[in-house]
Parts: sequence; C-alpha cells; structure tokens
Amino acid sequence: MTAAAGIDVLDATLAGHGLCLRGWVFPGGPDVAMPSGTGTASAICLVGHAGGAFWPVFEAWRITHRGIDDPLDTWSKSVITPIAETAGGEAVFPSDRPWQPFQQWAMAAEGLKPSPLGMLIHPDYGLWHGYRGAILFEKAAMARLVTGEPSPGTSLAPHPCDTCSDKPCLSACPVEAFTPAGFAVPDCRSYLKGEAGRDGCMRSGCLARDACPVGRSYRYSAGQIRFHMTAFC
Ligand code: B12
Ligand code: SF4
Ligand code: SF4
Repeated sequence: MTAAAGIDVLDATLAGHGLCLRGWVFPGGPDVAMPSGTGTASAICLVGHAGGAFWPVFEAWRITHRGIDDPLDTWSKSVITPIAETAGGEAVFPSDRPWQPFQQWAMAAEGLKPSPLGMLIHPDYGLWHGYRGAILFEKAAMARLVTGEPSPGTSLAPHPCDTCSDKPCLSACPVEAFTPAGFAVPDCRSYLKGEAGRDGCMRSGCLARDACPVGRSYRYSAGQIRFHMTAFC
C-alpha cells in the first residue's frame, strides 16, 4: 500500500456510509487551533457529507434505533469511532463540548470561507454540506496514511459570495435574522415556533439558505430538511 492509498482506503470506508473525507489539516499554525481536551494531535482529518449522501444510510439505521434523543450525532459516532480506531486515530465530534473549531479547520483544510449566513459555502456543494466528525492522528499514524500530500481542498476555487452581486440569501428571511451584527437566533426561533414559521421554514427549510443559487443539485431532500429544522428549533 502506498502512503496515498491509506487515505483512499479511509475515504472508501467512509463512502460506504454516505460520508467522505473532506480534507486534512496540521494544527498549530496561526489559523488552525489545536483540538481542545485531547492529546497532541498532529493532523486532523475532517469527515463530512456533500448533500444528502448519508441520508438513506442514516434513515435505514433509524428504523432499528427508535427513541434516541440525538439520533444523527449517535449514528455519526457509531460509524466514525470504529473507523477512526481502525485507522489508528481518535474521533471527535462537532456536537460535543468543548466545541471543537470545525469551521476553522474546514477553512484551513478546504479553503472555504463563510457565507453571509455564517455557514461555510463550498464552490460545488453551496450551503448543502456539513461535518459529522474529525479523526485526530499522531504524527506516526498520519505518516502511514499520507506523507506531506496537501489536503485535496478547494483553495484555488473562487469564493462564490465574492461574485454574487445580488446576495439573495440576505433578503429572503421573513424576520431579517441576518444582520451585520450576526445571526439573530432568538428572532429566527420565535418565528419558527409561530404559525407562519411552522407552515414555512419548518416545513420547507430556511428560506435564506434556499435562496442561494450555488450547489442546487446538492440540496437536501424534504425529509432531511425537516429533520435538521426540527433539531435546530
Ligand atoms: C453553536 C452552533 C450553532 C448555534 C450558534 C451559531 C453561532 N452563532 O456561532 C446555532 C444553534 C444558532 C446554530 C445554528 C445552525 N447551525 Co450550527 N453549530 C454550532 C456549533 C455546535 C459550534 C459553533 C462554535 O461556536 N464553535 C466554536 C468556535 C471556536 O469554532 P469556530 O470554528 O471558530 O466557530 C465559527 C462559527 O461559530 C462561525 N459562526 C459564526 N456565526 C455563525 C452563525 C451560523 C448560523 C453558523 C452556522 C456559524 C457561525 O464562526 C466561527 C469562527 O470561524 C458548530 C459545530 C462546531 N463544533 O463547530 C455547528 C455548525 C457551525 N452549525 C452548522 C449548521 C449547518 C447550522 C444550521 C444551518 C443547522 C441547520 N438548521 O441545519 C443552523 C443555522 C441556522 C438556520 N437558520 O438554519 C454547521 C455548519 C456547516 C457549514 N457548512 O459551515 C456546523 C459546523 C455543524 C456541522 N455538523 O457541520 N449553530
Ligand atoms: S446567495 Fe450569494 S452571497 Fe448568499 S451565500 Fe449564496 S453565493 Fe453567497
Ligand atoms: S429559518 Fe427562516 S426565520 Fe430562520 S433564518 Fe432561515 S429564513 Fe430566517
């Protein structure tokens, strides 16, 4: 097995669950915070999804795992933890406290930047992607997977928001929750709890996210959108 093949095997294993290796980053530099509360990782491999690739796998798992409070987090852990251990690493998760700086890591590993909504936008997937975990590796374990290859990120792709003159995402929210001061979470949540919100964003998804023209083919299914909205609210 060549060094690069180790990463390919890891990616193929994740693909069996609808997940993918989003990229990797070596922490410690000025832009890349170390993981908190863990050992001294020398490499962080980000695991995530583009669009709804994992959704059918997760839905099938849910049929036999009813009544779990945080089913997507539980599923992510049940899939990624053993894969990390087999590869010689340690898994961490975006939902666990202390919150690990997943978006900072993604910016460094994939060359992504935030959209005006706060979510990172991907040149291909648009706003329809996310992170389900990360695998931390010590130097020797990472060297077995990859030796110095740069992360297959998208750093050369232009940031889509730079050339989006109309910015329809910023005018689509019925309660104008996206302001220069940030995302007004209470305004959004109280709207979602009312009748208009229940019939609107709760049913068909965040109108601001949906207004973005980038990555439309990765848009989540109606069922996945409703699941995420319910989890957020
Ligand atoms: C707390 C949190 C929230 C809070 C507060 C967000 C905030 N104002 O910071 C709330 C509950 C509001 C929230 C909402 C959502 N979130 Co959130 N959230 C997180 C969480 C758990 C921690 C963020 C954090 O503070 N990290 C600690 C700091 C040190 O790390 P950081 O990387 O430097 O943090 C950056 C973010 O805070 C970001 N940021 C700042 N303002 C905002 C606003 C929004 C809306 C977002 C998404 C990010 C963001 O800037 C920071 C500096 O780079 C992360 C997971 C994680 N561990 O990163 C997910 C995460 C940021 N959320 C995510 C998502 C998708 C959402 C939702 C869209 C959920 C949904 N409905 O599907 C919503 C957006 C609201 C909507 N209308 O749809 C994704 C973003 C993926 C991406 N493409 O970038 C993450 C990474 C989770 C994941 N599993 O992928 N979220
Ligand atoms: S609508 Fe335009 S500004 Fe808004 S997230 Fe999409 S590309 Fe960026
Ligand atoms: S979910 Fe609806 S109310 Fe909340 S930010 Fe998105 S568009 Fe605005």
